[in-house]
Amino acid sequence: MKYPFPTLTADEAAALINDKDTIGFGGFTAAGACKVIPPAIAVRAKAEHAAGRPFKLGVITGASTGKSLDGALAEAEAIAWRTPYQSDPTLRKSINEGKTQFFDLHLSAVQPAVRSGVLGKVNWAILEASHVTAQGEIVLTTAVGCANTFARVADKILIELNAHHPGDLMGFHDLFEPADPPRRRAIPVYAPTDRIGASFIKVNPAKIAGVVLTNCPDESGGFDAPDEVTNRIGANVAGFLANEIKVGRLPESFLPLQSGVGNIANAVIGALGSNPGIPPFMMYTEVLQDSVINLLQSGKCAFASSCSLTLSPDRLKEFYANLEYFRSRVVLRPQEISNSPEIVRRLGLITINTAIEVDLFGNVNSTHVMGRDLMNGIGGSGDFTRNAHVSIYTCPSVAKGGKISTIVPFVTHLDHSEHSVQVVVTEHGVADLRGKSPGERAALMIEKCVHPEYRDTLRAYLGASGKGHVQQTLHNAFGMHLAFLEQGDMRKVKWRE
Ligand code: 0RQ
Repeated sequence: MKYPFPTLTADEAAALINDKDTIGFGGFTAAGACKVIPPAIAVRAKAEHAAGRPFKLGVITGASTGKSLDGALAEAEAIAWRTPYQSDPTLRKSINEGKTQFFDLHLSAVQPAVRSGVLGKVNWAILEASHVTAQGEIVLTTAVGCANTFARVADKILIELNAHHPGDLMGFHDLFEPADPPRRRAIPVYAPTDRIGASFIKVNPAKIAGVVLTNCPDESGGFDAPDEVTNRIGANVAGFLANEIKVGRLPESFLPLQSGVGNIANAVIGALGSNPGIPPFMMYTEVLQDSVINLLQSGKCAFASSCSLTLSPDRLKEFYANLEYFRSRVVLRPQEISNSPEIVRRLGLITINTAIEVDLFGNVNSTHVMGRDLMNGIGGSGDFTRNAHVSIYTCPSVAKGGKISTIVPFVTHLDHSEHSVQVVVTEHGVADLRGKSPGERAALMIEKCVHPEYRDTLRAYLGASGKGHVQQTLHNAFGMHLAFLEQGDMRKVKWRE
């Protein structure tokens, strides 16, 4: 095709980027993330640093990315600041060492923040596309993220045109950008299947600084096979929801589901698929993982609205081989729509996310280990939890071979408060915290969710507590964390009188 914009090598594209530029990268998780321009920018950053010149960028993404983006740029020390969610080990280390300034945003809040200008000027939108026309029409690939907003607000656009994706992805994306207050109207999604926007991004072709031709798979890793713990967590969630239908607290037709990322989330969706008490359902979520594809194929999941297709390489191949089957069953939306609090509340979602730790009263820490070190970020968990019809948190009852109890007296970092968290599930059982006082919640958490090795310890914590509506003792509240930090094992905690 003859384009009015140049075809560039990745190095030529990288040469256009300058120190202190802010880049908005398309994609969401490793799905649809750029794979060749960021490593070339990393090479340029290293050369600039070696020549004694500064070269650091502001980086805004949809969510986490692949190793060729966050990994390569972090390794080259090329990221001055970064938002939102990330999951790259090199970037995480740089953030936790204070070398990269990271601030977290709810994923639904990124596009409004970009539009409002609070993140400063966006110099570049760098996007992966499956198709581009001379008229400036861009068809995205396996994710949307913030791509439509970046393309509109950025001064200039660079595109990785990736032949690894089929050219006929047109129709999988539904791109809608709401007006900002005070002109904002309802976002007209009344069912997960509703389509409200365009299937491609349209920009002035003069803004496209160049197209880089590539042929690379997404860098999404596979999943661990479910183990006994994740299977039990999955079965507990499915059993809880099937019972909610049986006793009439959930409609027989069920409600749409959101589910987070990772092995537990994958196993939970698998378990919902095999529970006969759960009718066929729809998903309104931000990440589609492998297990949803199985359920879309079997018909147990009738439709999935998401922001990304975060599939292992084999599952993505299968998806592409059956593109026509999935075309009427999958839609990919920008993250301010997939994670919209307004839509989550309207559709009445059942949300299932994973916690790092939960306290006896239902407060959840999703982001910081021992209250200090960032793991990944809040991602979409806050968007969904706060607005859910039923909000569920899952986690194994222990981490690090039992040296850490994930149920603690008091979370060391708060992402989701007791007012938003309704149900907690571990491999031991389900604590339905709805309609319970703090004291009742704590008793239920110990009985249903805490690992047997920690039950007496946590009962003793409550016993040693002073009086009050919430049975906290401030001088003991982080005693289990201190025991881990000082003696390597939470089981060594001694409660002070
Ligand atoms: O570390 O791999 O070094 O052993 O944390 O834990 O159990 O493998 O669980 O991969 O599902 O991740 C909350 C991080 C869970 C994730 C979190 C250690 C544990 C292990 C990972 P190792 P698991 P997962 C949709 C919604 C926030 C965002 C979100 C997350 C590692 O789900 O980032 O929900 N959620 N988004 O050993 C110390 C504890 C620990 C602990 C676990 N209490 N203390 N270490 N670990 N608990 C997605 C998006 O928004 C894009």
